[in-house]
Amino acid sequence: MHVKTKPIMRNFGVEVLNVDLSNPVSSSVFAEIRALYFEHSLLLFRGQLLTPADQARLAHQLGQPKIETRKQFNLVDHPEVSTLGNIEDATGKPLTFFVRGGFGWHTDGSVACHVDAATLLYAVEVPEEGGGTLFCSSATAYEEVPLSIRDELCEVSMLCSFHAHNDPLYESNPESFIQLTPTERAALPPVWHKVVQTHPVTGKHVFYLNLDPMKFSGITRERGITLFNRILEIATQPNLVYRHRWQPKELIIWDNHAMLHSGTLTDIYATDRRLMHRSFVYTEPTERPIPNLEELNAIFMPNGI
Ligand SMILES: O=C(O)CCC(=O)C(=O)O
Ligand SMILES: [Fe+2]
Repeated sequence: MHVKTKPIMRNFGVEVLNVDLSNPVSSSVFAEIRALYFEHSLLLFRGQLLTPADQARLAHQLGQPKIETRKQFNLVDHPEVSTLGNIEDATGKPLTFFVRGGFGWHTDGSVACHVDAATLLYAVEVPEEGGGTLFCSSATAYEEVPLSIRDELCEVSMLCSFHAHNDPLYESNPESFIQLTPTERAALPPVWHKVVQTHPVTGKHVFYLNLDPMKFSGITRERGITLFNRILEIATQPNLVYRHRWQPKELIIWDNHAMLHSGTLTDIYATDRRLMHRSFVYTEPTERPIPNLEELNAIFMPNGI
């Protein structure tokens, strides 16, 4: 082992101490990083001076990057990297994807069939106060809930839709991003997921949660949402949640097949700047890869390519 680590939480997360990601990482060191990622579900790297090119290289080393859906925020030179935050131009037009009020607890990518996916979030500019990100383990959630909940959900699937989540966001704030074209919409059909899944690397059971599915198989939507809220309450007990307070030049990579995460309130930094560089990467092994990822990625290339 070359890579040195420091634990973050009892049940997930390590800080990686002695790796400089701004230089290409050798395949043996990267194999260690990859193993740590699957074992601990969340990796934190501090003090990394990462250009978008460095971040894109890392994303490709980890798997197959997905080009983000709101393509106006994808970097033209490195479309594997998109921007998140509250940065606007002089006319007040958003230059970064911003969800006013903040994201609630969610799983990135649960609107596509390929569930083994990493999010890379890199802090470029952080506000003096607020702007943290919360994380909890969906494997721990599975261990902690009463058996009756596990039993009730073991055969249940949920139908997840990008548009069901994105359309209300757009309607509540039409200035925040460009509406999807009919071709883009058609490329994102709803998808069924089992709620209880087995992680393909750790072999652990996890709850794979989209907290706003269109419907469930076998139970009513109302019952499903009640159970999900109960799971979330247990999963997000204060002692099970890691709150990351960002410093510039920090990178967090998390496994969406084993973690839930949440943004935090945005009002706190209304007069300050927050800029994050984000990549989303499909990893292997996985049960259901997206058959036409390249075709899909081409549709969401930033304008001008
Ligand atoms: O901005 C944050 O803190 C969280 C953003 C988020 O949910 C994501 O990048 O997937
Ligand atoms: Fe997210």
